[in-house]
Amino acid sequence: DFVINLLKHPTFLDMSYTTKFIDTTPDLFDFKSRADRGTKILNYIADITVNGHPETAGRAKPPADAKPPVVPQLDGTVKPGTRNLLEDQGPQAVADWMKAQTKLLLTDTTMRDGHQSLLATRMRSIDMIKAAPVYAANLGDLFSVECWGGATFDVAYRFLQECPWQRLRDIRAAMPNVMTQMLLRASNGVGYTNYPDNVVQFFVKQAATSGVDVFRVFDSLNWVENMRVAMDAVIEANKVCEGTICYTGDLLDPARSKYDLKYYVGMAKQLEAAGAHVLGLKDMAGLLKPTQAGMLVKALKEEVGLPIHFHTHDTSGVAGATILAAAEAGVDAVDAAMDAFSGGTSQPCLGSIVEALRHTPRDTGLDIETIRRMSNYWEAVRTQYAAFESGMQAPASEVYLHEMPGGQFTNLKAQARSLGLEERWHEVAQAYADANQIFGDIVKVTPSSKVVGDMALMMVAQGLTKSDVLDPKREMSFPDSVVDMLRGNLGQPPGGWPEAISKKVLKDERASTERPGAHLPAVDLEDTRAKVSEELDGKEIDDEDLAAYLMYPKVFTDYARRHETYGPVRALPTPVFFYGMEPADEISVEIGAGKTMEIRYQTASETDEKGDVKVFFELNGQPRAVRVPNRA
Ligand code: BTN
Ligand code: 3PY
Ligand code: ZN
Repeated sequence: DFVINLLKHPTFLDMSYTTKFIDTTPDLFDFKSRADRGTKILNYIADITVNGHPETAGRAKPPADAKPPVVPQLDGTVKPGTRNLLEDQGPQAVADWMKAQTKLLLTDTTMRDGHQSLLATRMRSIDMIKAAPVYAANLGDLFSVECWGGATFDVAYRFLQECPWQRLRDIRAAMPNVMTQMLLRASNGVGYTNYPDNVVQFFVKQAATSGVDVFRVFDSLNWVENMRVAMDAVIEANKVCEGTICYTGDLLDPARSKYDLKYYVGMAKQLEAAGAHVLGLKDMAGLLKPTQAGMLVKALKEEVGLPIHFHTHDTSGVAGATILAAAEAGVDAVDAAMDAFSGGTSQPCLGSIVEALRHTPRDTGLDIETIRRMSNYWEAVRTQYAAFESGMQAPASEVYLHEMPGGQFTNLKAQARSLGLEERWHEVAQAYADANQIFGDIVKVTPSSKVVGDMALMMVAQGLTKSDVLDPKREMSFPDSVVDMLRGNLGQPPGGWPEAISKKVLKDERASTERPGAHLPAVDLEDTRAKVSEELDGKEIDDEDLAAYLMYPKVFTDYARRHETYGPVRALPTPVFFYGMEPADEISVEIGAGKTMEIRYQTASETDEKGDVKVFFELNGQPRAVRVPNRA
């Protein structure tokens, strides 16, 4: 057994071992836990087969005749792309190169915002990693592939029982020539609250090491002061720092004059001065209209020297027109999602943008045949996640009323459903708009959007109007997130918090107007590492684990404990992960470097007197049975 473990060990295989290898690699002696991975996975499959997955219960199922996703076989070789430019010449060279291009550059968001906005962020790593080699060989002219950050980080641990860092490393390895991109909420990291500066720095450094090339950094109140720590960390790591403006309101609406052209140009100049390589323009709700996009991009191009990367959502149905207007005005790069993951609350359609610009000066140069074939793959992937579809059937101009980010829309709808308010969705939309006005008309994007959402749900659930909420004589208690935001713990909006709501929520308590990170004490990293390791029975906590724990302590430890029980379930095909197996189903599961398990499901017993079900499999040709409690 020892020799087999040794020969199969990845460090041994790639010859990166040293003479100390055997001494420093205790898992070579870990025959039991290695042999157990099969049993762990069988336990998971048995449990899901008998009890169902809690997340898909009562939700739509993929059609019985759905075809499994098959990655297209295309000719193509891996040619140097933006990643090579970054590695060879650094982030400033990438920015200079962007400005020198005539073609419109494209970022594919399918693996991050696409599924975050359409499928409640539930896409599993295995479906992405299979696609990555095609991107490398056939879509090497993309500017970047957004595949990390935002809500994908905690959802991976929390709901998908997989490690987001491993996802990143695997995509990076399979797609070495195109830049990866992540969404980073500045001081809020990939979480919902401000973290101490050294935690943000540690996280950024680790993300850069594990494979992120472009960091889109934004602040949920557009407060540049609160973005510097994260931006500096990206610059320090020699990666592309995309300092980002979040767009809200309507440039041309005199009633929303807080967010006018002057405001955006002013913020862009601050981001340029803060060292951004690229200027991100993030229209998270899809509010930027075509005419306004033309004006804004033109002004930004004139007033700042940075290349501009535009991101929007197609909730309203007119985002394609906005992209074309931005392209016409000289925007350097835009985000789009592969056709099958585009439209609605997601990004506009990548293939259609490519076609719309073909034979024009901004021709993207991307191959439409490849895009179509790849989108067929994504279409089959999407079918497997039927349980997470939002049911949005048509574009909705209502987005101009509520201004919800595309990434929040499906989530808030699910929250409303869980509170029994799904039938009253349009009231939630109105309350969301009212809550925004109560807070003084703020930028709404994670985490400020969550606060507005919490407030809106409370208003609908308790039948409160805007004037009820603001009435000083009416006693009420507010959601914790509202109290926290008004205390100043997410930072400062332009013009500060309105007096009326501040007084009502905080009473005599004084709010802070300083950068939250300035008060949060640094975390002792090594102390924390030791503590987590102890909490998890001596598990070795590497830097990725530690960075995750610092952001999401309980989510991480819960994940680690489930991992002990169920093993590498990330390797299961998506239908098996969510629905288990049926008699005679047979799957191949690659659980690690070249190690594959052949699993055949046979049958399950009746529930016995202890309430258990015995589930029979064949594992690599050998009969195996596992016992699981029937909780159904
Ligand atoms: C979750 O915990 O909701 C998501 C992860 C799935 C864990 C599986 S679901 C079946 C089994 N029973 C549990 O309570 N957890 C695992
Ligand atoms: C996120 O922060 O997750 C977002 O997608 C914001 O738009
Ligand atoms: Zn978005």
